Amino acid sequence: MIAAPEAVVRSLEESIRAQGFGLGFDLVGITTLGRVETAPHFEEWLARGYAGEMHYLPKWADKCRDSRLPYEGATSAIVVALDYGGAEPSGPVARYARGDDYHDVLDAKLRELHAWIAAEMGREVRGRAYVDTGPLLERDLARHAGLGWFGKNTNLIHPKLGSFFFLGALLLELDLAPDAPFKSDHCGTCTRCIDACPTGAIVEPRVLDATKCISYLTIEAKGEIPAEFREQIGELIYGCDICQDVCPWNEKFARALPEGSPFAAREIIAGKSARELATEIFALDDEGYRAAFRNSPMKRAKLRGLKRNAAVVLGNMDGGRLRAPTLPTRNP
Ligand code: B12
Ligand code: SF4
Ligand code: SF4
Repeated sequence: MIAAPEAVVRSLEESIRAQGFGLGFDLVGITTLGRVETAPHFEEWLARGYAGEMHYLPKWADKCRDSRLPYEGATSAIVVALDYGGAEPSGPVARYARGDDYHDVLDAKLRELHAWIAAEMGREVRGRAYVDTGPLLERDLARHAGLGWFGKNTNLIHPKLGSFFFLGALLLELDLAPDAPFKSDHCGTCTRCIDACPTGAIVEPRVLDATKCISYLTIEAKGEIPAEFREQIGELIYGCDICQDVCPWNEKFARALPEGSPFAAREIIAGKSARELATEIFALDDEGYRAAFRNSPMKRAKLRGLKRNAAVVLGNMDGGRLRAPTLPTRNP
């Protein structure tokens, strides 16, 4: 008699992971919600004034202490990472911001995952997707779900993916078996990111003074860029990837974007030098801006902020050559 093949029985957690990978996520982890170990670091960071004008962050503080607070009744989180192409060439716009808005891309995939779980359970499962959209310390949650360690540049790093990925979380009113938290630290004695930061924004390992960070200065800060930072901004029009570019984990594991990725550079950015892009931005009117940056995360700085940044970059140029110190780049 021939034995019938054994049915493959998957746990719900395994099925969720498989479904997450099927939706295109690069990492999927599960964690139980509760007290947030690193909340005291967040509070200390706020107390030192490192959040600058990001006034939404102090408002998060109370709920950040316990990850059960943002969504009442939730007990578990599925935490995901989506790669945004760290092996793409360096350029005047940080890689994460060249294509479509990651909030929308991750949110749509997390909602699909949520709907799939409800269908699988045969009942409604209360929950909500978060992608920078609420009082959650996402790197902390991701480390807890086993997705990586806190690098000295403060980014979460995975030992086989590097750090050029977005994070998102689905908080659910559903008990799931958690993955093991990521315990080890693979930075060792390396200090490349701290040494390479043009503005000295990484004031201690794993502590970033956002008010000095080029990402903050070109995206979040609303007023003038303080004169002391203008030259260090060099040719960066929006965001900054330097402390990730120099990281050995990215040198080894950063990936190119797959064909058709929503994060591929849009027309106004693709292949443009800093001078070309800054000049184009400078010439945009409201209508041109809306057309060029539809669904772009760069709309966060508004046209006014983009023109301010373009002016700083053009000011850093002298006869077509950059006056500022040469910034480390990869894949030039
Ligand atoms: C505010 C913010 C910023 C600010 C401040 C960044 C910062 N490092 O604090 C600015 C505008 C500068 C910024 C820049 C960038 N950001 Co941002 N940002 C956020 C946001 C909304 C909150 C981060 C936060 O809470 N900061 C406060 C500090 C205290 O928290 P933290 O740096 O995460 O530190 C935690 C741990 O490191 C630990 N910790 C802190 N100190 C210490 C000390 C020790 C000894 C130890 C053990 C632990 C420890 O505790 C902290 C709290 O959990 C998150 C989304 C979210 N909701 O979490 C995205 C997020 C962190 N950003 C992201 C990205 C992609 C970027 C940029 C790469 C974009 C760019 N290219 O310009 C840069 C990277 C700059 C950098 N080196 O961090 C991703 C990071 C993904 C990843 N792999 O880590 C996130 C998660 C958004 C997302 N959903 O994908 N960002
Ligand atoms: S993103 Fe740029 S400015 Fe900010 S800490 Fe990293 S290297 Fe420094
Ligand atoms: S550059 Fe070095 S110290 Fe900085 S995050 Fe990467 S491994 Fe850690």
